[in-house]
Amino acid sequence: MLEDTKSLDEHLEEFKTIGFTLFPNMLDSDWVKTMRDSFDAIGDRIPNPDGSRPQVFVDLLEHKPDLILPILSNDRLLNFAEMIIGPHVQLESITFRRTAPQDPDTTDPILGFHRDMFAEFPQEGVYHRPLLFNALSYLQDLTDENGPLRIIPGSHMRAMSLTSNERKRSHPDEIILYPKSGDVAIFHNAIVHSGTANYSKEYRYLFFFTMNHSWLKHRANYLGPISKSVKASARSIGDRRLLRLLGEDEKFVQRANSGFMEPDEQMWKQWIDEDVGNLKTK
Ligand SMILES: O=C(O)CCC(=O)C(=O)O
Ligand SMILES: [Fe+2]
Repeated sequence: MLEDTKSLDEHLEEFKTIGFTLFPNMLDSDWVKTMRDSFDAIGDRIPNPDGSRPQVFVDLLEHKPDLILPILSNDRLLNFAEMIIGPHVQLESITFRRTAPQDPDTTDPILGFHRDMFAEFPQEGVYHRPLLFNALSYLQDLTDENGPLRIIPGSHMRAMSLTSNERKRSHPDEIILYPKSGDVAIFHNAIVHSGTANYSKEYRYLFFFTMNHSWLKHRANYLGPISKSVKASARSIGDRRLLRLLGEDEKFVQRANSGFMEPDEQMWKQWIDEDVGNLKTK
């Protein structure tokens, strides 16, 4: 099994230049299997209004806290997220989705090149910190049958447009990736990418953490009983990072209004140290 040999600085360099970096084997195989196997049970608890089973879930903290809480305290993931946008990381939503086997005669192989939510059309050659980014994990090894991931490296800094026909065709600059089960791919929201249709006989499972800035909106609902109790215990130990993930950031006015007379990255280390110092127990 491939180990992650890169330092977080190396991952950040890759994220900034390519718009994408892969953390091999970040989620362990038991976690992946339990999550995948829970899809039907979650669907039984929260069926669609017409009784059918949903193929996508967003509010997973309420439905699968035992599996989500360990990720909310995954230091490597969260430290990296803070290296991308600073200590402002909110969990905008969690998506758990699966795609049933698709018919090659009626489904195009390329699902559609796009940029993700809150992106912008890039200025050529200019890196912007993303307003949102995804940490995405396929809960099985990707293959040519179940549909690999396609990315266009560097396209988060290219003023690159594609017509609607081109979005459905393979691109000369694309690279095709086959992440393994348990790998986590972190995407800049402006990188152009596409999934591939699932021509296998099994479901294709996808799980992702969507992260954005704590002063933006979030789709996930953090008002349910589990979210409330997680926030209450985070408050009691002064865990600002966990509270921020769940939409509560007592520091946002100050930190998002620094005056911007110097790059605010220079403040990040101090703010992170303050957050760590604020923890009552660890
Ligand atoms: O299906 C995939 O592999 C990619 C999904 C994706 O890009 C998205 O949901 O935004
Ligand atoms: Fe996407």
